[in-house]
Amino acid sequence: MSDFTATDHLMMARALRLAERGAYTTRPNPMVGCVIARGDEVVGEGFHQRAGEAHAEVVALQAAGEQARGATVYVTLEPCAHTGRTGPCADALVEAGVARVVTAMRDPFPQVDGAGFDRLVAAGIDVVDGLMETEARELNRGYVSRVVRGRPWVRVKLATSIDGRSALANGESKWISGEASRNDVQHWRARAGAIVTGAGTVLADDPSLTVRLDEAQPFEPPLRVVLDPGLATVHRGRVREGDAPTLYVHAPHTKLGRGISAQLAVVDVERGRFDLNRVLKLLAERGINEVQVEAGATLAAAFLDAGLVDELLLYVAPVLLGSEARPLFDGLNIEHMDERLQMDIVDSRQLGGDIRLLLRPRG
Ligand code: AOF
Ligand code: ZN
Repeated sequence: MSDFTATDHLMMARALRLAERGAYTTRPNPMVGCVIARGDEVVGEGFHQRAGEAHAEVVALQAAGEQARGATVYVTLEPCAHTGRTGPCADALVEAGVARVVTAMRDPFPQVDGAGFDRLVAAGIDVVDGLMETEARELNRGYVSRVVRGRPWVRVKLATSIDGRSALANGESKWISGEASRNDVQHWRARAGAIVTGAGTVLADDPSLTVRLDEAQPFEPPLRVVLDPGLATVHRGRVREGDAPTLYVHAPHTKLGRGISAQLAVVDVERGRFDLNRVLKLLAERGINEVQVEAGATLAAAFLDAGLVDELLLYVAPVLLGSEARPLFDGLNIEHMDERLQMDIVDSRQLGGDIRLLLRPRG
């Protein structure tokens, strides 16, 4: 039943791997990879590295030169039809005289959304969409979320003991997970557009929330976002230091002290708590595709309670913190079994002495 050959699969897998190389830099743009082939032979390839720079197809076309004529193009996203920071890729493919374009998924961006396909088809190019679509959507889940739902994809990162505790009663939470886990977190931070925390975490842990990768890899520093209704932490904390921007979200009518140099944004509060939907909308408007929440048990529970968690990145360390310690989620009230929150484990692996789980809400 498949329209696709084994070569098609190999080429698209290669294009997806290329696309992923932009994971730390393309924001707010999607990651896109492109391979141009004549039969089994790759004649050009490329990926989109940074917003404002050449799109994947253009990079690949340049590499292929005249060899592109009559070739098959594999691209992980529908070629664009609009003039944004660069010209339409669909036109570039038509001009290059390619014979066939195989894509993984349609681009939901309103100015594209099928218009790229239409241009290619109108020019007599054989167009087939949907090869490895699941993988392509997974790769760009942040971009798709922002464009389609108007909010970023939300990942909540937590470290837990095996007895489900995230911090001691005094708030101390450092060194629950091991070094391998802590290094791993850096890669997840690097692909996020924003790292969200709460004032409580700034006061208790004083995290810097910057990206520190072990290899020399280029990345765009994610925006650090502190949810701080009364701006209690705006003058303190390592979250203000380093090379990454910081945004403080505060409640309406907060008295702004003098000399605040940080970026500020106002979001409504209800019974002392932020409307998290509004927070996410604000971040989407700033072009944030993926949010990583790195906060305490209360904020983590608030995101879950509001149904806003798309995935939970959980580092489980083989330690016990005892029954006085703080729970992983604080303020999540479940009375009946049928209200239980069910999740699926989409990935699990051992990192040093810990286990990392990636979980998503079921259904
Ligand atoms: C493609 N190939 O490699 C990328 C695409 O402002 P611009 O010019 O960078 O355009 C950004 C939009 O272009 C983005 O929202 C998405 O619709 C598309 N991205 N399209 O054919 C690419 N990066
Ligand atoms: Zn394009």
